[in-house]
Amino acid sequence: MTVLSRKICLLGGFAVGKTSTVARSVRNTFSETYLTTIGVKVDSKDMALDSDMRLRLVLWDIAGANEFEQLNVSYLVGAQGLLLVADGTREHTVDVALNLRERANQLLGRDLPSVLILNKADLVGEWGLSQPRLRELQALLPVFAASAKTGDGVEASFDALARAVTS
Ligand code: G3D
Ligand code: MG
Repeated sequence: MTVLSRKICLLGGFAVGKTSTVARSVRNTFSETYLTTIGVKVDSKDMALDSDMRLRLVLWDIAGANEFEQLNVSYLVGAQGLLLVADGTREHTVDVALNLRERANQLLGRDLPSVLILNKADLVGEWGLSQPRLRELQALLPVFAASAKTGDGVEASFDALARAVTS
């Protein structure tokens, strides 16, 4: 049995659902009153790649009161992938996530594999993303609509992340 390990940094604006997404994927729970994270929280998620290979995603939830605090280089050192999270009901958070990716890649001096989650898909009626914008994003990186609240799309996003960091 081979076990691969990859450090993944969560990046995204304030209150987009980073902590909720990790909580959903790791423990399959969601709390409406999940506390805003202060500092760093590390969780791991084990996934089967095939019958004799496993992948451990070590998820760094590097939250703070604002997105700039997330780019402390010591949080990013050793990262092998980025999980970008945006809130579909607040379109500008997509740009926040992409800017964070850009700056993280600059700080590390290389382009990390990354996947974008458009979170809060349970509120899709309130989404403002146009189809052309969505297609533009899909041309840049793998994009998944998901809801940390219902769990819809969360596993598919992590499957894509697992592929991105092992290919
Ligand atoms: P962050 O870690 O990116 O800052 P959180 O974001 O995971 O703390 O979530 C911020 C708020 O959004 C929380 O609300 C949380 O319950 C809510 N949220 C997260 N994911 C979803 C989702 O998929 N759907 C909906 N409807 N809400 C979501 P509160 O009110 O607790 O601050
Ligand atoms: Mg958080």
